[in-house]
Amino acid sequence: MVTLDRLSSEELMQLEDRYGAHNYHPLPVVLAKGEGVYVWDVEGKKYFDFLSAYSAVNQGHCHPKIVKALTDQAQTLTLTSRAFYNDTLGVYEKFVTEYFGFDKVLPMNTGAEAVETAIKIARKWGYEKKGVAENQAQIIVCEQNFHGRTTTIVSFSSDPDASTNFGPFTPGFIRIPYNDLDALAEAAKQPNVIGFLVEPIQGEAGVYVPNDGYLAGAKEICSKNNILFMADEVQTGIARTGKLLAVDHENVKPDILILGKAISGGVYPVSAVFANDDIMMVIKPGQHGSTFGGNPLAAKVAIAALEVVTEEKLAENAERLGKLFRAEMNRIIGQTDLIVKVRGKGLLNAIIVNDTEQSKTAWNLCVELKNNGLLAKPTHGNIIRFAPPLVMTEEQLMECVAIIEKTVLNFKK
Ligand code: IF1
Repeated sequence: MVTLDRLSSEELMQLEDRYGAHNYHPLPVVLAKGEGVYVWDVEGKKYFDFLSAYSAVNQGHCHPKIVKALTDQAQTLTLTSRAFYNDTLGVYEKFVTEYFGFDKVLPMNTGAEAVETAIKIARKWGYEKKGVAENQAQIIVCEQNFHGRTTTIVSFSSDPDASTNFGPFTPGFIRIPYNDLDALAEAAKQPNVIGFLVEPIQGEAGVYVPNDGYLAGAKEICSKNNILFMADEVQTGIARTGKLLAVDHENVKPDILILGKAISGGVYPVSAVFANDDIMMVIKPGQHGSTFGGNPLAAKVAIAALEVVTEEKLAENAERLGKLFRAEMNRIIGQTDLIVKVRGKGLLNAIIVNDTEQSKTAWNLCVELKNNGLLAKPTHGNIIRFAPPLVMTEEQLMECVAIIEKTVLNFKK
């Protein structure tokens, strides 16, 4: 028998390497505990978490209110399946639809499942409401998109790592450049287009923020052409960018809203798709679902997690600290050639390292940041994403800025 609590970081990394599929390449740090903006490794070293599990842990690690909701419900009722009603789901559905302002919610578990759900709803709407001929529906997506890892979703990815040798692929997607309204207007002319699936800020692409007006312009093009505007806010949603939703920056209301990650504060897999009745009611009993979607544990956790977002004013905090963070990064950029740019919104930011995508510079910089007590991960080689939990205080953020400044200014390639 393995006694896990006695193993060192080195031994634990070896276990993952030996027994786990090699579908990740983690930074060499083994975490054992989390609280608020902090995580601790197996040897007890404390770090600022600047990834927040890819923006799932917006409410901070092990938030007491969310953990209490989890443990209370876990001792009462966890799963009934949707074969029966339960005493929690309806309460959650009322709460969450009022929270985000839609008629209906369809509960799922992971982000990718929610994206798949949105695609299915949009297609069904296309055939049954828009009148597109059978099997002809097209959905417009963007270059450099990231929406998850199912077979259908990787079918429309432009990243060779995501798609190579996973074919044959699901047809029915048209890829256009991101942040290009002319390309959208052109693609939207095709009669079988039923939806436009878009990230309000492209996360995996390297926190690529579109021009002001892009989302509002895209929504307008969609409305004119009777195309559903489908916002994937799995990563940008729930206070991360300084508003409850990233589309709120441009007062855009998606026809279909996709949420995951932080809807549970990272405590449990919860995702959700929102739409109004004219769209959502195309799904009839037996046509979509999942064993775990909408289970009582998920429902209670999500209510608590969303209450924390409101009670602790996380959107306002992200907006304020985000401005401060980018100003501080620009101050550091003024003193070094290593970093060329900072971009982002709220507390979803990235710095661009002055080297090629193939170089190890950003990775090595993240290793140095780790040694100095701050955890972040490169994306696309030379970009480092910075996304701390939104419960961070200004004082803590300035401590982090000092760590980044010291690390960047002392870094030798
Ligand atoms: C991994 C990236 C972030 C997402 C959007 C759907 C999903 C995601 C906009 C799917 C997931 C994750 C998954 C994670 C890495 C991560 C990521 F770098 F790959 F792009 F966050 F930036 N829509 N994003 O960002 O949600 O099924 O994973 O719950 O390890 O793959 P999921």
